[in-house]
Amino acid sequence: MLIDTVCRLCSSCCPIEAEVENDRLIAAQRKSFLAPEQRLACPKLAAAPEIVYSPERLTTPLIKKTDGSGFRTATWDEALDLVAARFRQHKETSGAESIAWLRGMAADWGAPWDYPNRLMHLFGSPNTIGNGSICFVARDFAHTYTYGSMAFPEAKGARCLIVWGKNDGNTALGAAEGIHWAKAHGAPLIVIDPVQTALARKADIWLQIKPGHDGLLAMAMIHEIIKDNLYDADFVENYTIGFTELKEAAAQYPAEKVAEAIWLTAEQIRQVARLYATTKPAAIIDGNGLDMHREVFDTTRAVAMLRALTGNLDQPGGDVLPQPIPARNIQMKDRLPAGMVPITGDYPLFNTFSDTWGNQVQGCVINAILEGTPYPLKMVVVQSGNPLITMADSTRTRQAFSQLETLVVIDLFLTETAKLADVILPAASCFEKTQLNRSSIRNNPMFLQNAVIPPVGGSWPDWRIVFELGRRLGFEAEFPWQTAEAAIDYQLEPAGVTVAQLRQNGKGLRIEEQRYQKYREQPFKTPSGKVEFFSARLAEAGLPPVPFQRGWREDPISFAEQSSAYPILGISGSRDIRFTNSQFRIIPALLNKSAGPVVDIHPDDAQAQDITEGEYIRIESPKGAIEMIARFSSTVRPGTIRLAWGWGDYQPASNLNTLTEDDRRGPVTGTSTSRSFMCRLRKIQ
Ligand SMILES: Nc1nc2c(c(=O)[nH]1)N[C@H]1C(S)=C(S)[C@@H](COP(=O)(O)OP(=O)(O)OC[C@H]3O[C@@H](n4cnc5c(=O)[nH]c(N)nc54)[C@H](O)[C@@H]3O)O[C@H]1N2
Ligand SMILES: Nc1nc2c(c(=O)[nH]1)N[C@H]1C(S)=C(S)[C@@H](COP(=O)(O)OP(=O)(O)OC[C@H]3O[C@@H](n4cnc5c(=O)[nH]c(N)nc54)[C@H](O)[C@@H]3O)O[C@H]1N2
Ligand code: SF4
Ligand SMILES: [Mo]
Repeated sequence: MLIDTVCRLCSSCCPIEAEVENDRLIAAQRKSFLAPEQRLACPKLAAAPEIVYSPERLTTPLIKKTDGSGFRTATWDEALDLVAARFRQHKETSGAESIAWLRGMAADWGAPWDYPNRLMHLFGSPNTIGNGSICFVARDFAHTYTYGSMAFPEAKGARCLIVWGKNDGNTALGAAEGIHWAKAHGAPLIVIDPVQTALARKADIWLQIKPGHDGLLAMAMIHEIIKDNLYDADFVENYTIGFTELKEAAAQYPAEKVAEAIWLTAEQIRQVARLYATTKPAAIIDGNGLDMHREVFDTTRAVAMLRALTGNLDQPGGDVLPQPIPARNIQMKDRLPAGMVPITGDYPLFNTFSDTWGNQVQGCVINAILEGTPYPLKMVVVQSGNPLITMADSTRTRQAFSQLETLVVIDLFLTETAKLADVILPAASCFEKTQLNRSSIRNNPMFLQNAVIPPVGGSWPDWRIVFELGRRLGFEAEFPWQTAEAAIDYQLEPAGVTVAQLRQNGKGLRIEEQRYQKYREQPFKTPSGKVEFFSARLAEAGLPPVPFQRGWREDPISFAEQSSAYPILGISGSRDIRFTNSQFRIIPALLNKSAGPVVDIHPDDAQAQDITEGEYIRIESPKGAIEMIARFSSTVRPGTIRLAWGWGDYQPASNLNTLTEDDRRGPVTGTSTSRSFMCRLRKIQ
């Protein structure tokens, strides 16, 4: 039997068809506009049955033994009663706010993000914390402050494409198919990436930019486009505010002035600016290569402004504003006692830019545990994340989590984080639960993530865990739902859509026709109703109202001031198509075909340090040292290395975040520089 659903093995949320026999997942295929034989294959999806039925799956709740010698199995009743008892106990002794619910990316950001927010608000804690300060939420914030919501590139219809810090061939296959299509139909492809990725090799123009310096490039492009009158004067006049201020700010960054500092030539910058501004429609596909830098907010605001300046915003084949589904906000934030400040209180604009995103600076969890600022945390529930591996500065993160009075982990596998837990609750995989994921409510059409098989072993879907815990904490009336369907139907009531209808429309359900240039009928969702090159909200908060208006602040690369001792620039890159962050190395079918924890070193640097290809070498930063396998590669520039991402759970000695720091965060989004840092190489004796 074939069942329509959505894959959530990574955050791309591809619509898929699952093949199921006798309640068992046999195989699954991605859907796409391409004929089946032309579609890009995803090895993670091909391994879905191995993942789902892995012998390593957690299948029963576990409670840490009192003598500390590992875990004992428990029933769900016992485990949830214990978790509820700890909630009450910490509330009594330290206040409800001493408990945080920390979320990783895997359970998704739609309803599965709303449910713990609802629970925590009702319980009285403002501390449901996501990891969006290093993922795309900081970028969403930048788009939203510029034109009201995040724009979606329509790559397939574009006549010119800029792929900026994104590597869709490994990370988002549906998007990659659109890029290949546009390129095959004649669109020039520009790739901006410090690494020569497979896509960069195919590009018409590849800008090998200095990591973390994209903001300077964007400002230089804005300047060139304005100076040469290549902007869309009609759009700028009618639909934007702050053009004069933007023009003045960008004038600080002429191509000649910034080129050398960002490892490009002035001619390259002018060529790309001209090509992008004069080929219509053009789309910019911005990615996580721009995130995870302290300046992510101003950088991605400047990139967003390029779209508006050139009139490519909300045009077919340009960058289109979404038509979101009018879902009910079920987070019940109004039930939180007045005046409660979350531990992320230093980032008020980021915390409030959207109705549903809430707190996303996960590093604040560590400050609160270790330093008691702004107040101490005693208990953390980690759901669908592996912070010991994925948060910056792993040594400090481990120290913090080891010190907690209570740690609860909800996961499919016994991760490094779970090993520290007092209680582990086994979660069902994405194929075992029906949920309204974020991609389904962000834009038309809607796709349902559908349970295609029952939960494996004694695992439970995340929704059921949260609802049952909510009821145990006394919120029976607020968590009345016994099924995911009932909860989703309630949330979708304003849209007039039910789960049953979504199931009948497995190929996608539109509740609105696709429309472009929507700004002609309705204002942008910004305070002024226009695209804001100048933001009064930021000015009021004492922040630069125009990106980089007050100059380029400081070197965005971690430990830059120690570069004489740490002369090599390390790039956290290469998300392997077989793995998602720290996941899936325990699946032999995926592990055996991968290159392992490799570090790409330019042959010149390897020779200078007498490094042999294939040997394990040490990589050191001021924060710590790790070991990875040397691979010679001219895809990186001499003086830079690219480190394989996500190996720390499989092999703690190869944990990239042992090298990163969270000491200096972005002022607006609290973003740590998990992406690029100075380091040095050593042969292992
Ligand atoms: N240096 C460096 N640091 C980074 C990054 C980087 O590139 N370089 N990437 C950053 C980014 S963009 C992100 S998003 C974060 C990711 O950080 P995390 O979200 O912590 O990453 P994952 O390793 O994907 O952890 C997800 C966990 O959820 C579990 N899981 C999977 N599905 C489910 C489910 O349905 N329910 C539950 N309860 N659990 C589930 C998995 O087994 C896994 O243990 O890392 C960030 N950190
Ligand atoms: N297979 C797989 N798929 C995934 C994931 C995974 O771990 N594995 N993770 C999921 C998650 S959580 C996310 S957020 C997305 C992220 O997916 P993407 O947005 O594609 O991000 P990355 O692949 O991390 O990085 C994209 C590119 O940015 C480049 N880059 C690094 N630093 C810079 C810089 O300073 N400037 C510029 N211009 N480029 C830079 C890198 O070399 C890389 O080629 O992928 C999701 N999909
Ligand atoms: S890219 Fe692969 S793992 Fe990610 S959602 Fe799509 S099919 Fe699933
Ligand atoms: Mo992410």
